Amino acid sequence: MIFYDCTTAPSPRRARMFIAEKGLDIETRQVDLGKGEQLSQEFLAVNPLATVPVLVTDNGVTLTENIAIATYLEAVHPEPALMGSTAEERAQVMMWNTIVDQQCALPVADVLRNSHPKMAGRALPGPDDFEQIPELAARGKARVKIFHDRLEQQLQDRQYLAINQFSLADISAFVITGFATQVGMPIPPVHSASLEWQARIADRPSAAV
Ligand SMILES: N[C@@H](CCC(=O)N[C@@H](CS)C(=O)NCC(=O)O)C(=O)O
Repeated sequence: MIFYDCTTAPSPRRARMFIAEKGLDIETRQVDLGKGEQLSQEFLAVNPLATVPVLVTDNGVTLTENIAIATYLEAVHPEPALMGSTAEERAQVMMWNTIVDQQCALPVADVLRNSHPKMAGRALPGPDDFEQIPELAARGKARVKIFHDRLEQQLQDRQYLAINQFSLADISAFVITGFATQVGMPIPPVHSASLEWQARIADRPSAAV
């Protein structure tokens, strides 16, 4: 297998953390997004969507989405289970992973990509250029705040986000809320359940990857 990574970007970090939790050692190639390497002919030949992470399986199948990478690795390396064990647990992990993607990852990306001067003309990842829309940054900020409230509510009476054990949903939420902090939108100090959850996940060795 070959894993295409970028150490400074949140999406590949989600895959890295999943790989670390599985205890896997996968050949890794760095794609420097800062230098625009995702748009090089060499990388576009691997992933025409021009994004990381990418996992190429031993059979040469190319997986370009975090959820696809996690689903594949969970199937070929079932232990430890990171996507639930029963039908209901699997569904809950998928549900919360999707909520994190749609209600936190996309808004955080909207904020950064529509406000940072370095992202001018690159408001969406991918091979096509889009101009920034400042209103999307403002909307993204409001949506992240709403997500923080939802996270705090969900974590009131539980240790982990989706099920009674650590899962992919925790990885996604931990990496993306951490990235939101870098972008100036940390979990509010009064959200004690979320901050305890964040510290709990940060203690795991995989959080260091
Ligand atoms: N759907 C993808 C999203 C991947 C994605 O957006 N990756 C970003 C890095 S966080 C990227 O490759 N950006 C390239 C760019 O900004 O041109 C996933 O979660 O796996």
